[in-house]
Amino acid sequence: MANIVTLRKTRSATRTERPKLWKVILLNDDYTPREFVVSVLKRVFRMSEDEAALVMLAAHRQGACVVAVFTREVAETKTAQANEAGLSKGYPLTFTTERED
Ligand code: TYC
Repeated sequence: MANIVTLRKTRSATRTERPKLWKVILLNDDYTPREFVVSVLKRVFRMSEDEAALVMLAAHRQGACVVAVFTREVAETKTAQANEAGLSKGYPLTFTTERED
């Protein structure tokens, strides 16, 4: 009679990891014109005029404002593009990136 071999199926656990996200933060300064901040938010972060104006005003009034959250690479790329836009015009416009908890 043939031997019967029973093999246990390798256990596979499915765990869904939450993707880590990075915040892009806009910092207020006293020199960058409001319209320029709005234009950068529209171009780099694809915001409407109204959204961009609200975010710019929030940073202006509070000192800083979260623009959006992205995966790390997208957050870093957009932060660099937005900072370069300010630098190219000689403005101290600053965006930073921070890991979301
Ligand atoms: N505070 C600037 C001004 O009065 C405008 C400004 C708003 C600059 C938001 C940066 O993140 C900023 N001209």
